[in-house]
Amino acid sequence: MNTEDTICAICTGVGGAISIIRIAGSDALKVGQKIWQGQIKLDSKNARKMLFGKIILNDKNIGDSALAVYMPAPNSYTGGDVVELHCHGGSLATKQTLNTALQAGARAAEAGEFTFRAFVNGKMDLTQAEAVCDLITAHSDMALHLAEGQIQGKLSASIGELREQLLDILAESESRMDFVGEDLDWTNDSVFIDKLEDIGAKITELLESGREGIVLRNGIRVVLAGKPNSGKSSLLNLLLGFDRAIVTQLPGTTRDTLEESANLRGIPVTLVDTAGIREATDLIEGIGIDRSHQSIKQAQVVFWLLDASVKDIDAEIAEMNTHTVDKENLIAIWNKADLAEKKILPELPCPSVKISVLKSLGIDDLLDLLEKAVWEFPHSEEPEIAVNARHSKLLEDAIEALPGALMNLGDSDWELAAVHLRSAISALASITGEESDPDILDNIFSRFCIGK
Ligand SMILES: Nc1nc2c(ncn2[C@@H]2O[C@H](COP(=O)(O)OP(=O)(O)O)[C@@H](O)[C@H]2O)c(=O)[nH]1
Ligand SMILES: [Mg+2]
Repeated sequence: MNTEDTICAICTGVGGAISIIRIAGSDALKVGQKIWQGQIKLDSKNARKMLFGKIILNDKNIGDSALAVYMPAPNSYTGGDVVELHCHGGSLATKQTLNTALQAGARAAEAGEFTFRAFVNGKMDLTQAEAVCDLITAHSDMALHLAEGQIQGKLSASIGELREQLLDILAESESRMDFVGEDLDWTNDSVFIDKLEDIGAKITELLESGREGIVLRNGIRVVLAGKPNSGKSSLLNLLLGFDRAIVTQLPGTTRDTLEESANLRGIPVTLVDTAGIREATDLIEGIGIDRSHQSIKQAQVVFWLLDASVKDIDAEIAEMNTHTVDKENLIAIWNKADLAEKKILPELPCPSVKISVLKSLGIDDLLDLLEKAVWEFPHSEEPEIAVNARHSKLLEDAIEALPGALMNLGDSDWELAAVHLRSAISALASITGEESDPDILDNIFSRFCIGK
């Protein structure tokens, strides 16, 4: 992406009452002045003031009322000159204004191009830019909190600290290389070794946060499975807090899989209600059952509902065992406990819980089990930092360089130690974008929406 052009885009979503058009680049003010006029002039004297006026359409016709604000470099989102126009919402009116800006000399911005400029202009580093994307797509308070922390620079700060420490060791190694044999006041080798071990432990900790990162950024799929009539659709509705699926006493009512997003204990979850698994009685239900099998395979957690009220408890369990070979992420749920208060239920090969959807009993215990399955205890608080897949890969590169550095420091081979240290430092620098490859940048920013 070139950073010289003046670019523009609609920055707000479709359907809102107001649309914001952002123009950024060295000609932003010129373009703004061409397409907007008010009693107070849009210029540097009135920078950072919201001015009232009208859009001037290309054929000199006066368009709709609009507010305009000019934010000169460097104090703007991109770090360059920015003009924003706040117009009436509605896709046609907004597009007309955008076209006017395009005809006045701006070019349409590509996905993530404003944020890319903010990165290039040093307004934020790469982890902060990535967090802008996370913030927009956050599906739970916890995910939002994480993105906000990353925008504030929490991850950058921990990476920066590790890098500084490695740079210190590198500096000393390089000096020793230059003054071989001279008995200067060098740091004791054991201090180096302790420091490097400490750095390794901190990188490992960051790598471990990757699991939380995946859960919070991507969410998890929880599939509700079980025999027809076990209460899957009832549980889905209860967890969602509204009636999404049809609940009837007739087995086989849910013929296809249904998906809904929910937020359970801060975990962004896609709940999937499946058609009951059993021998298909007709073709359509048969297709639904195939999908159920697929859903179970794709799920991170399977809620298998067992009807505790039936006589033949063993048949319920046998059904579960047939369809869930892998018991790892399986949670067995004895439902209809209200009809089976006195029943002694057998032990199961996976975590299990007794609930009654009808009476809203045991739901907290079920959510405890879900949390346990997702976070793999111990997990006490909200994560402050959680790395993404790109960070993890680079952290792995960094940690791989440490044993070599340790060994060579131990052997007083400063030159080789420096090679390993530089490689770890470079991996960390790629996380924050101090060192960056254009292809990787393209890949990151292309995931943004246009206008961000
Ligand atoms: N007594 C009792 N009935 C329930 C409970 N949960 C669901 N049901 C009833 O069981 C029947 C089947 O429920 P449904 O959610 O459609 O089951 P699905 O086929 O697995 O989706 C309905 O009549 C529900 O009202 C429960 O906890 N206790
Ligand atoms: Mg159902």
